[in-house]
Parts: sequence; structure tokens; C-alpha cells
Amino acid sequence: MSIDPNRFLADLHKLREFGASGIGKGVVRPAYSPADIAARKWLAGRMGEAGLEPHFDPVGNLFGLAPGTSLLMGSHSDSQPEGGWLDGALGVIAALEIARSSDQPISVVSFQDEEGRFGVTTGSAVWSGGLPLEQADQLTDGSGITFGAARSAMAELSKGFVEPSRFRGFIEMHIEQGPALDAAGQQIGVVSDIVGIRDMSITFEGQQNHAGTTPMHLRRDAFQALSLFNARLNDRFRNVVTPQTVWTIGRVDLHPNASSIVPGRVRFSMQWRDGDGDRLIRMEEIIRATAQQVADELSMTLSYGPMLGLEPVAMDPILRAALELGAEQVSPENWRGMPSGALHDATNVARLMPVAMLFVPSIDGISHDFAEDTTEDDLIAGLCVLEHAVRALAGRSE
Ligand code: HGY
Ligand code: MN
Ligand code: MN
Repeated sequence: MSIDPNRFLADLHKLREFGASGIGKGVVRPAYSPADIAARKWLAGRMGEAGLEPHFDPVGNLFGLAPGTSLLMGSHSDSQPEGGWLDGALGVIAALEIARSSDQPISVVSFQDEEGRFGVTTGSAVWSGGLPLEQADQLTDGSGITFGAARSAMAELSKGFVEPSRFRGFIEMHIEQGPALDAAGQQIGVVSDIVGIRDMSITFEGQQNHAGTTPMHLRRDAFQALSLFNARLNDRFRNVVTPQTVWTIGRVDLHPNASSIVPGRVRFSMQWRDGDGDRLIRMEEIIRATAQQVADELSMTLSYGPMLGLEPVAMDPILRAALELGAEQVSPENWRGMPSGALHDATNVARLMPVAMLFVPSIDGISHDFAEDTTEDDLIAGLCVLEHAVRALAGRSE
């Protein structure tokens, strides 16, 4: 049997309906939201129809299990608060299409909370042993809901954790989420390695006060602390980072966030990523030293939330070679090997088995935005590469 591109696209568009934002093709499907759980139940049904055994684990990871030993393929189906329709979903539906059309045993997975409503790639981090369940259950989202409370919404579906030894490897197809392929006019990216990440929250606490009567030299203004921290950090990173290094302050909670009140407290997210584990450590030292210096200078109290992190990881050479073979067959000389600047579940799964990843272009490099999109030709080309790679691996294993 061979793949059915129309069935593949139809399921991709069906999945998009769960949490459709009504803006472009965007979705709002955060982990454990009603839309996420409904989408997972629909996926479980499609897995059953494909002859796979649907299996939810205690954190809401959904597997479609082939009998015996199999190749695991998939990604995640939860989204960012303002998510694209393909981020994660593409890898899950592509895996389903390969599983139901291949003569090879292929299992499918949709990991939970890859987008980190609670942690960082939380569902696969717990499954792979990278994050103890007890520790994960204490993690909270931006509104203070714990992971443990959120996952209880799926408790009655859980059949326990799946034994990783039943899988001989993991392949994840994903959109690039960056500009490289689109800018080069190339159709396929075979991932060489995935960057590492650190993510934590930092809080500066000063003195809330009246915005009209408090002289500037007497203020202990939390926003000024954040502003000085950010300016100094950008300056101090200059000699440490490379053009590929990224760092982001993506969420800022300023308290009490009122125009006539000097803010007394700011809690903000601090995230940094690089392909070099030592550079991630060096950056952490600079972050903590700069925060302490600013707190001392502005008489602020400084505190940190839990730091989560993943190390950079290289893709498996054998699985990667199968994807390269497929890429050359499907899109001759129109593909490249490349690193992943985005984080993926494959990083966690690499603790347990060989992993590899395949990219298709993101139009204008946009992702984590309702406007995220990829041409149908490129989506189908990626699926064809997976099909060739599975055949190549089968040929290799016989
Ligand atoms: O942030 C990431 O890299 C992933 O898309 N969650
Ligand atoms: Mn993703
Ligand atoms: Mn994402």
C-alpha cells in the first residue's frame, strides 16, 4: 500500500478544527484544554481505525501502538496560546498516514504539553524519565493551575506508561518554524542536531508607590530593574554568543500593572538556547550575576523560579541517512542538512532510543503565530520522504 495524500491533508484539516482560532488557520489548543482533549480523543479513534491500539498514559501522551516491536513516529497535538495549525500536528498526522499505509510496524504518538504550558516539552520529558512525575505535578501554568490538577481531567483515559523498549527508534516530521528553507527555496530539511535550552522565571521586588508623589531618586521601581537588567544582559552577552544563540524575555507580569502606580514587583520569563551546552552554562552565570548586581544597585529583592533545561542533542546517523536518501529521491538537490533552533520531543526521546527529524518549510519563516503555514506540495513532499525512509530502513533491517 502507499500513502494517500488526500486522506493525509483531510485529517490535517480536521485536526485544525479542534480549537480553531477563527483567524487564518490558527489554533488555540493548549495542553488539557477541552479542545486538546477532544482532539486527542478524535486522534485515538483514527488510530483505532488504522489498526493501532490507542493508549493514553498518565500525563495524556497518546500512543497508537502497533503489535510487537515497531518504529515510533509522531510529535505533539497541543499548541501555543496562539498556535499554528501545523506545529506538532503535522508530525502526528504524517505518522498516522505512514502507519496506515506502510507494510512495516509503525506506532504513532502525540506527546502532551510539548508547548510547555506547564514546563518544557513536559509530556515527553516525563515519559522519557527526564522529569519525575512528582516534580512535574508541581509545575504551574501562567494562572497558577498545577500540571497535576490539569492532567487529572484525562485520568480516566490512562492505561499507564508505555514501555519504551517496544520501539526501535523515533522519527519526527515538523515544520521548520524558521526562515532557512523558505528563504533558500528548498523543500526539505534533514535535521543534524537540536539546540539545548534553559527556561526559568526571575522576580524583582521593590516598593509599590504613588506615581505622582514619589520622587524618582526614592523609587524602587521593578520595571526600571527589568529594563536595566535587559540592557546590561544584551551588552554582556555580546562576547559570549554567536549569531545562532537566542535569548527571550517572552512573558512579563508587572504588578500591579497600573499607570498611576510605581510597579513594586515584576516576574518575567528568561529563556535561552544554543547548540553548545557550555555556552548555556556561561549564559546562566551572566544572567544570575547581572540580576544580582541590578538588585543590589536598585535595592530590590531578587528571587528565581525553578529552572528547566534540555541539553543539545545530535540526531542518529542511521535514521538520518534514511531521511537523506528519501529527501534526495523526493526532492533531488532541493534539500539540506540543518540544525533545529526549535525544541522538540525528539530531544527527550533521544534518551531512550535513536531519533531523527525532518523539516518542511514554514512560509516566511513564521511559527507560533496564527499565520503559520506551509504549501500542500511541501507537506506532501515531506510525507513522501518519510515513506521512502521507512522503506529504506525496512530494507536495511531485513
Ligand atoms: O519552543 C519551541 O521550540 C517549541 O516549539 N515548543
Ligand atoms: Mn512543535
Ligand atoms: Mn511549538
